[in-house]
Order: sequence, then structure tokens, then C-alpha cells
Amino acid sequence: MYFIHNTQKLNIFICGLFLAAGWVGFGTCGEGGGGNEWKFALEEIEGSVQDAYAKKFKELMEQKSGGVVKVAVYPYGTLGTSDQLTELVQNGTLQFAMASPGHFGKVIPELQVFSLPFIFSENDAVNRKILHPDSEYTKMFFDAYRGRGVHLLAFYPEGWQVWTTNKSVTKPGDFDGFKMRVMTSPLLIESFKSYGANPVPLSYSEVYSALQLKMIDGQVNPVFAIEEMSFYEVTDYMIFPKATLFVTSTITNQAFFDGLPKEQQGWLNESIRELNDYIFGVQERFNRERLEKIKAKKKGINIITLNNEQRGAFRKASRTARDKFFEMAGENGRKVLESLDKQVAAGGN
Ligand code: 6CS
Repeated sequence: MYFIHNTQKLNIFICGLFLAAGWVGFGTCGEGGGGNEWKFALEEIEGSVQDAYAKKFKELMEQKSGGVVKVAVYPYGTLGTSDQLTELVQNGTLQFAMASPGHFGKVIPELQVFSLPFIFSENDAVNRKILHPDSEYTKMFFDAYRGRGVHLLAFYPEGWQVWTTNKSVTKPGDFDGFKMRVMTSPLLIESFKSYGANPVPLSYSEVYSALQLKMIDGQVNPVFAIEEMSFYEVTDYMIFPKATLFVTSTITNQAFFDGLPKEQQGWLNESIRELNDYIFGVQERFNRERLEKIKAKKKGINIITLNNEQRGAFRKASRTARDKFFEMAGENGRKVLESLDKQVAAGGN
């Protein structure tokens, strides 16, 4: 079971204070100070996909720089919630973080395109091409990130999202009156409203206890996260709708990035490109292996894969969420959604 204890909350607060003061060598807040220590904060715990990404990033950067650059990784539970981490990168206290559109979409409305259901291809190879760090599609978001003081290094998928629920949900009507936990960006609320649910935005660390206390009836995340956060312990169904891909973004403070010596910027860009294939393999493996782990640990779990007809009913219901997206994300939103539709139809070309 995973949740943030009060002692961890205190640690988050103390670490936040020390980071804000620019002192990273304090106790459990990091791995020691130093001029070229880059701090990288995660929205996920140790053993997660983001943790594998950051650890590989650390390995690549330290190796390429011959130890000139050191990277300290801060897993979820050491510094703060997703929203707090992105603020720390925006104000330059942290150099790097993961910023998932499901939360960061509050700051960049057009980023919520990734929270719309049924927008990606069912073919992962197509989505990978679209989301590649050098793709024209990724570049469409550069200015929006820059406008918030951060540089977008990469998007990458962490797997298809699965609903874990306390009852069977196979058609939109099954969501009537259903309290579904979602990440905190407003479009996610509209997406689940379009299915008839009552969405409840919560931060990641609050989900387990909210399920346990029956304050919510279900939540949505990739399989690896459901396993490592133990959400399966407090829900009875795992429903695979293949509706939304979990996409995250790797960000760095813009002024920090612009001010890096050319050589260091080069190592950083190289590392990000090498990570692209690596992390795709990791998320595939983690999601596959952890489903087996869940099945072994909870024998009675009900696993339902929606068929195309069932998915079609959810797709149809979700049209109103697209309209909400256009309202929220304006002209830039229209551009990124139309471009994604076109590229998916063209197979990522
Ligand atoms: O549900 C969430 O809030 C989180 N889920 C994952 C898989 N990663 C980060 C995010 O904050």
C-alpha cells in the first residue's frame, strides 16, 4: 500500500524550504550539492516508468560529461505534488521535472489535447512517430512551454490507461452517478462528465485513501501505476477501454537550458533522444509484467476489455468533450487537435 505519511509531508515541506533557499545538500532532500548538480523531480515513486527514465538520464548525462554533470533524482513523495514540481521548475529552483498534461494542462490549455479520449491511433508505432522529440507535432508545443518559462524536452507515452472501479462499467450509462478520480486539469473533468460520471480531481497521493474510504468509486491510470500505487487492492474491476494514452512531458527551466554551455546542451539533447526508445520498451515491459503481478496478488480481480462496439459508444459520448476543448484551448487548441487528427489518419506521416 502506498500513501504519503505525515512524516513524508513534513519532509516535503522541509525539502521545499531548503530547495527554495538553494541548499540541496540537506539530509534526505538530495544526493549532495555541487555546482553542476541538476535536480530532477518526478511525479511518480521509485520503481515507476518516470523513475526508470530519470535514472537512465542520470546515467547517460554523467557518462557523457565524464562526471562534470551530476544528476540528483527526487521521486514522488520527496518534494511535492505535480503542480508544486512544475512551479519549482518554472521559478528555477529545480532544473528538471516530469509534467504530465493531466495536471500541467491547467497551465497550458492546449496541452489538454492529450486528455481527450479516442484521439490517438490504436497502433503504438504511429503514436510514437507523432510524439518523437524531433517531430513537427512536438515542436507545435515549444512556444506554449517557453511562454511559461520552461523548455519542452520530450513527450513520451507511459501506456494505455485502465479504469479501476468498484463495479462493471461497459457502457456510458454505467457511469451515472459514479465518482471517478481524475488528474487535476479541467478537461479531464469534462471528459468523464461526457460519459455521465461525476469526476473528482485529486492529486496522485490522495487516490488510495479516497478509494479505501469510498469517497470515490474508481480511478484511471496505466497498469504499472495501478500496481505500484496498490489501487487494485481497493477496487474490484480493471476495465481496458483503450481510450486514452498516458502521455507525459520532460521539462527543464528555460533560462537554465538557454544558459548551458553548448557542450552540455549537446549531451542533454543526445541523452533525451537516446531515452526515447529506451523508455518505450520500459513502459511496455512494466505494464505487461505488472498486470501479471496484479492477477497473481488479487485472484478475484475482474478484468474486462471493451470490444469495438462498446468503445464506439464511449467515443460517441465523448464528442462533447472535444467541443469543451475548443472552448478552453482556443485557436492553438484547434491547431493541435486538427493536426493530431490529420497525422493519426495519415499513420503518423
Ligand atoms: O494519476 C496521476 O496523477 C499520476 N499518474 C501517473 C501514471 N503519473 C503521474 C501522474 O501524476
